[in-house]
Amino acid sequence: MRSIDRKSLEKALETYRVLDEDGNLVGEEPSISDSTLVKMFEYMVRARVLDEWLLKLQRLGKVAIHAPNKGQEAIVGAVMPLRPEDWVFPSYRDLGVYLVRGMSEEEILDRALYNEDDPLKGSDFAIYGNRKYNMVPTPVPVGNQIPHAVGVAYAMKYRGEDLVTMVMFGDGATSRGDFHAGLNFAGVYRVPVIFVCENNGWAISVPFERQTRSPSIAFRGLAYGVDSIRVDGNDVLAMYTVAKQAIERARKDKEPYLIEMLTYRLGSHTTADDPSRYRSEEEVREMMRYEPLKRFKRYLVDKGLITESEADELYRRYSSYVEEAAKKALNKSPLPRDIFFYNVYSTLPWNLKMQLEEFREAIKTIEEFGLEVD
Ligand SMILES: Cc1ncc(C[n+]2csc(CCOP(=O)(O)OP(=O)(O)O)c2C)c(N)n1
Ligand SMILES: [Mg+2]
Repeated sequence: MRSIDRKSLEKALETYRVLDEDGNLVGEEPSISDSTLVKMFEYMVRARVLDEWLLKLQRLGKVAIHAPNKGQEAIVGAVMPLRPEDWVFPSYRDLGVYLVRGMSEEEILDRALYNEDDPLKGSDFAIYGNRKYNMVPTPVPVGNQIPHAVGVAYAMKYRGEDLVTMVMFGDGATSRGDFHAGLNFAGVYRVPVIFVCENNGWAISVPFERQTRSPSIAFRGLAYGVDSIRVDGNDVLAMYTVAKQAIERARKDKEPYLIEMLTYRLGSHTTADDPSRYRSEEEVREMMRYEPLKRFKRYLVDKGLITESEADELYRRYSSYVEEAAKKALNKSPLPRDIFFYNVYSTLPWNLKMQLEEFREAIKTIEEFGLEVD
């Protein structure tokens, strides 16, 4: 029988931090090279800028829907220690993850705008992935990616490969059976998977307190025999340190690990959501104090790795870069209107053929009435 010692319990109930909200060192400083630290900050800035542009493009009616990332950029710390051959199963609010895995702003914009270069050919909205980066697109049913990541990691272990998987999901996903099945399987079979629960306090309008009466998500991980830690998820140094150890251990000892990333969604759930109906503006203002970019910038400035004006310049440079990339992506041809009939079956089955005919007829009728089809 596996026992749980006091130290494990403390890790699951307390919050591990390296930096406080003002960027002061309050924990053990990890040894990370200067160039990696600067790179980490760049990824966070790129994620913030791209998020702002996707929001703007949605408001302009060009992007159908976007899930704002603002406040959750420290997730980049969790993925940076992975190898390119490891597999990642991200959530739909993970621009930083896509960038670290190697996706470019251009590719993300092509996807968001469903143009001719969209790698996923118009399939579903607001999800990103590409086998080029060993990154699986997020399924729309919340949390389905959890057992997928466990299964893939189990296969890696079975084949004797020294690879791991990492899966991101929200606090809301921990109420799905998939979370429990995934954790139990990983615990029993000692699967090299790292679970990263981005606990941002809300599952659309449901606050964390109504999700579970457990004291923390990490505490729930322990119950499945998975070593678990609660981390200040707005502290990128804490995220990097914990993830690096978890990844190395999973690779070597074939042990799963759960990281509960305590963070906060500063924007709306998606662009189709109005958060003023369920949370106060004061709450958001208060949480702005803890946002991850500001505190990490302060740390880098204090360390002499960047100046305030260099940081501002970085933000401006990426903003103009993404503006240009967005213009180019908008000028590309759209995907054909009937694209959703393709890319699933190699030959269309009879019922889809019938639906395709009906779809074409409907478009023809609309056009005969002189209406625009968009
Ligand atoms: C199985 C399932 N139920 C409901 C939904 C609708 N839905 C989409 S996102 C979401 C909230 C998820 O919250 P959380 O897991 O905390 O992730 P966050 O959006 O906060 O990042 C819900 C209920 C869904 N997509 N799938
Ligand atoms: Mg949430």
